Amino acid sequence: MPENSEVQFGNSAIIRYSQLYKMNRSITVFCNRGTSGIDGSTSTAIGAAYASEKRTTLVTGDLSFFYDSNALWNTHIPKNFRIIVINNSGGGIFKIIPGPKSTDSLRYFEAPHCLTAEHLSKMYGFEYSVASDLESLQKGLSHFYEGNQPKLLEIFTPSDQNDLVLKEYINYLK
Ligand SMILES: Cc1ncc(C[n+]2csc(CCOP(=O)(O)OP(=O)(O)O)c2C)c(N)n1
Repeated sequence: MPENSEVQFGNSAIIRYSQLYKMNRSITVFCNRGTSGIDGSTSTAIGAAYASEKRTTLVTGDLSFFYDSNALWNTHIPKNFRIIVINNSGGGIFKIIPGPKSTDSLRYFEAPHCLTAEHLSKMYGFEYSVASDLESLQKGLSHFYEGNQPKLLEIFTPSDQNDLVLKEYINYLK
């Protein structure tokens, strides 16, 4: 992410992932953790981007993004606004926190789906790109902050491996 920019993290697993990475100290980080809802991350990010002179990147999960997609319905989205959707095809957090995975109702928590952000991006005038591995991610990020149009990068991760990789990594840290 560019220096001196602002980042808005969605809640759920996204804000937890963010703690695993070093952030450049010139970047200001925000997250709606207080209310903990998935219903306002995109709205907040667009409002904050509009109010700020700095570039804003929203990093969000797929359910949060689709839940609050009405936020894109306005004519004030700054051209330098960027969205990164980490699409793990549902609410991946429910496989990470204790509880849901040990019941036979996981699918009702996770709400798995096959949606992508492609058509919403086109409808709302965002340049859209996709990443599904390290190579496509590096390619997708290489020109992500150039140009004069809002952009959305959708990163697909496999829902059946996400929680395992994260838990393995946390065990490694221990
Ligand atoms: C308005 C609202 N409804 C339901 C929830 C419960 N909830 C917490 S996290 C979550 C799933 C979020 O999924 P996603 O944005 O895809 O992120 P992931 O868990 O995959 O990182 C849900 C439904 C909530 N926080 N707010």
